[in-house]
Amino acid sequence: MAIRKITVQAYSGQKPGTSGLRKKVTVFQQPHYLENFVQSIFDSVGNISGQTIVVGGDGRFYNKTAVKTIIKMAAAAGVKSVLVGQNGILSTPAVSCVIRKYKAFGGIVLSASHNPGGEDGDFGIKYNVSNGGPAPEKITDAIYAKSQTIESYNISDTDDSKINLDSIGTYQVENTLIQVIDSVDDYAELMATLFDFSQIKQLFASGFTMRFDAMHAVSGPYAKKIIEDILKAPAGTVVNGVPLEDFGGLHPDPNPVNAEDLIFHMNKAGGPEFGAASDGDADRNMIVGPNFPVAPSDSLAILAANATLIPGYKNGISGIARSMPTSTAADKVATALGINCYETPTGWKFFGNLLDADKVTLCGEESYGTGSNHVREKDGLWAVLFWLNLIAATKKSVVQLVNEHWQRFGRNFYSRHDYEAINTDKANQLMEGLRRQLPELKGKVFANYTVKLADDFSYLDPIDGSTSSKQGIRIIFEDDSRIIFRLSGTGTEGATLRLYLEKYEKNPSSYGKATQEALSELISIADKVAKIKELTGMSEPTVVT
Ligand code: VG1
Ligand code: CO
Repeated sequence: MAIRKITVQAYSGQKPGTSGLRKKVTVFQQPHYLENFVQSIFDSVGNISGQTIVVGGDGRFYNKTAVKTIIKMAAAAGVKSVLVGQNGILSTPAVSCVIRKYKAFGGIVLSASHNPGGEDGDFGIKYNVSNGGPAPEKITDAIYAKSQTIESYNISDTDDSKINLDSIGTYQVENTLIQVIDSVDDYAELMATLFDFSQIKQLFASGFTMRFDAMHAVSGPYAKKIIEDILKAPAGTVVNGVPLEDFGGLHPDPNPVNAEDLIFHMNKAGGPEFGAASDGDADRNMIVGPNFPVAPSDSLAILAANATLIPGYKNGISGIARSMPTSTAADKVATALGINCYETPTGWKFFGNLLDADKVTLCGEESYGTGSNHVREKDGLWAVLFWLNLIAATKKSVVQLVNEHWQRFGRNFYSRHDYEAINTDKANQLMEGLRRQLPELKGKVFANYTVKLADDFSYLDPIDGSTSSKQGIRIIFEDDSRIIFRLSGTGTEGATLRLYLEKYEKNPSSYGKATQEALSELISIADKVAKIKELTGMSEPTVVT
């Protein structure tokens, strides 16, 4: 075994987006592409020699190859120990859990999350720091800068066949100890400390029916172990539970559009009482009742309002944080509880400081992401267990819990319209067009709506004082309805425009309205202001959630 120094040229565009570097698999397969980025991480995060790091991914195509490369490079960098999930598998929340539990220096998550996988799909890599959360912008900016000037990387020439990921155990690569750990155990142990497992067990014993759709992605082994083995839900409660390298050719994004099979089962007569799905790397969740998908923004608000019923949060929550485009339903709960609600830019990395400082206990995003201070990532299965515990504790159904919440707090009608894979120049033109209009929008009247505030969202982190600007165009009306525009930072083809729409309703006779109908006026105002149809050439969004 020896360490080799390989001379390379930099690749342009290795810039981490909302959640790490995401590119087509074929981009990652270019010579030294992955290695350049990994070396840039190692060179930007402080001295990792002598430290412990965690490595694992969602099992998509290229996962194992990447894990082996990272192990060889960690060995070359003098890392003391690498904790790696068996078969290279660790969900995103599990990486966060393992970093925290073993007080590791940091970790590398291999995933493109909700993006499709397989040889023609996407791959991704993300660095997490010692609190278990995604690296803050200061570090991702440094990684990017390094990747643009990199001239060489170091790697052990150990043969890949010597790096065994199949069985739990330890061995050396160079002077580095490789510890292959069970992918699920540490995470399952943490969940048992937060939720009343015996109460949930009783719920299943009483005949409660559930369908958890793992979408052929990484939540499968976690859900099977916890929901079926530990909580004793009947076998078959978890479906599509074996992670596949291409997610069965499907799009592992838990929303009613992509999880259409789950929706089909939840809408049929005699279907399960409770449905849930998770994404590629198991940090997202969708909660569904019979004929009743729960809006993620509502889910966050409902978890916050009922948190004291759950053992892990029985003493109350210190605060709530939500991403800016997420509906303001959680703000209403925070006001009622007398706690703060923080508004951050999109992406979990902005929650880390607030969680570390105990300013907040629960966080959420409109994009099917919910989590708490138990780790520093959003956590799909955690949210599902939270809902199960809530149902078990209150003996109420999903529909009842949501309806009662609306009765108490009012309903925030909410929808996101995505225009995917549009021309990047046109997308930038659209955003620039909006920015130009900002100064003159205030006070303008559109149908029944008068603009109260129009800006490009900027966030001042109250803990470290850093500023993140240009985080999305907000148009807020006098009645607090909102239209928000931003471009996605996770896509790999062209640009994706996200249009977020929110309208608050406090007349109970209107709670039953169809969402798109309740938002129809705002939808046409958005098109009028941003010229979406004209600039994208699309008459409809590609995905509506
Ligand atoms: C999207 C979501 C965002 C989420 C991010 C990562 O980002 O909108 O809320 O944090 O994906 O989620 P963007 O920039 O495409 O809007 V995951 O589960 O893909 O890591
Ligand atoms: Co994800």
